[in-house]
Amino acid sequence: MAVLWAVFYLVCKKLFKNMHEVYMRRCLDLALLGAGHVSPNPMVGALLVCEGRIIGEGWHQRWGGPHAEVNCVRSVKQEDRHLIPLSTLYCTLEPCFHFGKTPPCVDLILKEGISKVVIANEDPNPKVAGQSVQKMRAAGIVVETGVLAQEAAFLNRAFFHSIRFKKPYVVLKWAQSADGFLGRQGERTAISGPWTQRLVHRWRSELDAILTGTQTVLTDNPKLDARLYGGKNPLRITFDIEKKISAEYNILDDSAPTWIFGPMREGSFQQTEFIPSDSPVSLEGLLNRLYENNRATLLVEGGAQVLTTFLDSGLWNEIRLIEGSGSLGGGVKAPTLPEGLVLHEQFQVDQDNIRIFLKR
Ligand code: AOF
Ligand code: ZN
Repeated sequence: MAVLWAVFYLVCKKLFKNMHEVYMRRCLDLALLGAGHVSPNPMVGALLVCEGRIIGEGWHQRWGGPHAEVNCVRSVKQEDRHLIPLSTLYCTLEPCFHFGKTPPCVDLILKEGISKVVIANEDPNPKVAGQSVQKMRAAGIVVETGVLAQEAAFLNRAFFHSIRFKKPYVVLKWAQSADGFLGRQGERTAISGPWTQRLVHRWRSELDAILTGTQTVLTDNPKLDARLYGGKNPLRITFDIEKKISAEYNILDDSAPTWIFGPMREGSFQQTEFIPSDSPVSLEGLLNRLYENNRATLLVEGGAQVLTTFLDSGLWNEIRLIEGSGSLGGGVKAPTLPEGLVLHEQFQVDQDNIRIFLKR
């Protein structure tokens, strides 16, 4: 009999763990809906579950707006409100403890009388850092942490990195031909197809800032926006120490927030800032400036010189490498991939092969 009970107990334990993961996965999907809208805040999703029924869902939708838990509680129908104290709250991040742009979520949880809370990650923000877990436990709430912690930490890798190192998370991106060239010398060269272009614009909309070197601006005249995907445009950044970029170039069209490291220009600019700077511009200084201006992520889109400078400095976190199917037979050589990369993901978009590498 004892053996039967033990088996029953173990099966229940496993099932519960799995159910926690099922609900947390839904929370992660909800959190992801905030991508490109909440940075430098984390993407957060929350769920209220009562006896196997989801009675509320919410996510942090925009920077400065209500947090996931608030939206989740607000989403509960009037006729289900009495079930809130009997429910489990699932949340991808420890609820906040502090008065920021919104009041503390932990107080909302206490006020609503929620009896059980399941969390993926502790909030590394020093204003929270485990204090909400403590406060809830002290109030008698059952708190479980670490459910799908790895997945949640990966989703918010930029938030975790920027809080820990006080620097933005840097993504290097380039497209190279099948024989390893970025393009023909001094000539705009198509490497990837139109569907990959859309994906790149999605990345742009999800990241806070985008940097490209002077030579790429002069050769490609990029707009550096997210027009093929929609959503918000990143802050555009380039270097123009020698004033080589003339006024007709897209980057000087004042259509999006832009930083130009170089001397002031004539003209009335509303969104374009000129930042007097030495040559070469210090990458540390650039990253510090981004962090101080609430930018948690930077996408570096070439060219060869800028990418190599970042690679050599070690000031990068992720590489997104697009490989086209055609060969060029010559031109500007693509950077060499550094040693010790971890291949996180690999997929095909039409004719292009895309690999996402993380630093070990
Ligand atoms: C939560 N739920 O959905 C999010 C949290 O400036 P505020 O008031 O928006 O606070 C931002 C901080 O709150 C952020 O740095 C992180 O520590 C936490 N984010 N917390 O309870 C959420 N987005
Ligand atoms: Zn909160």
